[in-house]
Amino acid sequence: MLKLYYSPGACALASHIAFEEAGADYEGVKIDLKKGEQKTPEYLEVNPAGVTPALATEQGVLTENAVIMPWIADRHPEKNLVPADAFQRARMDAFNGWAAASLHPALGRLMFSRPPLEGDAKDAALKIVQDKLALAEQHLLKGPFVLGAQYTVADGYLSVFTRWSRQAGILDAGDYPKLNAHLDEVQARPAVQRALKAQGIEPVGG
Ligand SMILES: N[C@@H](CCC(=O)N[C@@H](CS)C(=O)NCC(=O)O)C(=O)O
Repeated sequence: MLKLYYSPGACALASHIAFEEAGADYEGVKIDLKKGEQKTPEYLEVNPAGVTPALATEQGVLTENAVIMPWIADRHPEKNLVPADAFQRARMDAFNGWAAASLHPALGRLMFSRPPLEGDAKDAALKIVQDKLALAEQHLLKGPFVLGAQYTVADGYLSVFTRWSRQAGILDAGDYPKLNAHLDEVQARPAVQRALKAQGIEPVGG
């Protein structure tokens, strides 16, 4: 059986959502980041990078949300979680690449730096996040979903970061109306609610 290693509320929630949307058969394995379980010898054997998510498959381990999500979607084509059209698929991959390489690190630096950022460093990190959220609001999110009419795995991925932003009090409704509406719509999906429940966490209200 597929084993999805995740940490509640962390970025692996995107892969968890994809598994629930796909109706896939899998076992979730919780890794507590606060307890440092991602650095135990047992977990480092699964993913030497010491981060979640990781997915143990019959062929070996896959890492990276941007890889795991489309992989599980491809195994359940009837759920239409990735575009059939090659150009739209490339657009989705581009969005997921941006989320992984640009939005996630910027938010991670602002929210999870240890010791926490303060003063000018915090202001600068916040400005970088705000610029990325504005890019998503004004250009990348076509609406209602990332690619337009079709819900894809990119939507679950985006929702993880807007969820964090809302939790941090920086997803201002006036500045980011589309991102707020998108997060509400994604959180209302039954599959997303199942993923949240499986992780023992709640939707974040606006
Ligand atoms: N680009 C990776 C990022 C993975 C990642 O950084 N995961 C974080 C949680 S959001 C983690 O496990 N951090 C633990 C640590 O750095 O010790 C992906 O999308 O899978």
